[in-house]
Amino acid sequence: MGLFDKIKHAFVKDKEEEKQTEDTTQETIEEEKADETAETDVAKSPETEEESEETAESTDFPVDEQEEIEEIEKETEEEPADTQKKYEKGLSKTRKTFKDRMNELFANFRSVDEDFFEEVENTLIGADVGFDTSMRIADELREEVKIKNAKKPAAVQNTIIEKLVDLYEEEGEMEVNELNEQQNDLSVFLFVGVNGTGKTTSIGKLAHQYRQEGKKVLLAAADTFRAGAIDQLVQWGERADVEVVRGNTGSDPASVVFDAMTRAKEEQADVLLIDTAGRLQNKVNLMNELDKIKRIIKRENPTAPHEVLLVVDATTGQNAMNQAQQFKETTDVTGLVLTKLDGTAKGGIVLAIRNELHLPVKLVGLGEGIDDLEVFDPNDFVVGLFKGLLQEE
Ligand SMILES: Nc1nc2c(ncn2[C@@H]2O[C@H](COP(=O)(O)OP(=O)(O)O)[C@@H](O)[C@H]2O)c(=O)[nH]1
Ligand SMILES: [Mg+2]
Repeated sequence: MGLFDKIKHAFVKDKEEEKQTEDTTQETIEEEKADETAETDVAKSPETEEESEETAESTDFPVDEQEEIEEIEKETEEEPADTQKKYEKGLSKTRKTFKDRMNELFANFRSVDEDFFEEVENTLIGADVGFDTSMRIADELREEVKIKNAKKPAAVQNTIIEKLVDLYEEEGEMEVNELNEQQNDLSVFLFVGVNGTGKTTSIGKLAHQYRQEGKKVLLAAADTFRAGAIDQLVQWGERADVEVVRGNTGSDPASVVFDAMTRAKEEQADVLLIDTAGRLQNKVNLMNELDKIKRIIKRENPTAPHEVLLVVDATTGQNAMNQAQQFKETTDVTGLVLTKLDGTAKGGIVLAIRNELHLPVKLVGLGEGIDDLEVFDPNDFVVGLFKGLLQEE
């Protein structure tokens, strides 16, 4: 089944469930009504009649009931019960933005003409799916609308979603989203990225996950520029109950990495996560420092590093894209950690990242807590994002 079919399937299922809830609500209301009529039939004093009128009034409004149900649903949604819930919740703002933008687009809908296609481009750019992607989708839409002779807003909206999903699926054919973990051998993951994006936090969270799996984890504090940076990683090490290899503030990051590699070998660690500085002002400095770190790693273990993970902050949208582009030109990035996806409306950049950067997202950050890091499932992501946007034709 293609990805878009999966979304259609999820959409139909949701609609059915919605309908069922509506039916049961209606049944309950009718039952309640029947009960009340029976009661008021028995006692016919003026007081009870008044009372029954009141109750009758309130039961006449299934809207109230519906709101109550929605509220209950919202409450359950907010429970961080399991991974899927957390994931869905993390996406809720992005989903809402997409929906709002689509509604706006079709609110002024008159006909499928050139003005409309331009509005489609603007809508998609505004939803952070990327400039090239937006242009491509609008172009494909021009063709498709002609072929299908689609004129109704619902059909046009569904075609937009279909095009977005198809492109995303196509571009992801060669993508590997799983972390490159070594079986029965040391895995070395190097974390790079601009300050404040969430490198140290993500390392702490990942260390905790591996530790929970019973793995021996080691952290390397190779961000030696600020004293605070080392302390922060040490704190995460305590929280996750893993060892941290550190040097003094201002010491050569490569020497910390060397120590960590040696230690990992001696202690037969399963995973070594290396934190680096993000302060480097220019590309040449950054390249030199990362090259040196990589050289040291390779000298100790020729197959390592097994991942060079670029950490980007989803809330910065296009800026995150630019950072990724620059890092990609500077060093061999093997994957992305997309942080702060909770509470941002810019989740659409996942599409831009895949279609325009061709870098796999491997982990996503969904909060500041130790458990708020998830492996990235690209299909679940778009199903969650788009299923609520399809229209009944
Ligand atoms: N809401 C949220 N905050 C995050 C996430 N990841 C990191 N942060 C916060 O971002 C800030 C910077 O993180 P830090 O790990 O110090 O970034 P670094 O400079 O790249 O090491 C901290 O306040 C973190 O708590 C996330 O997934 N969600
Ligand atoms: Mg840091």
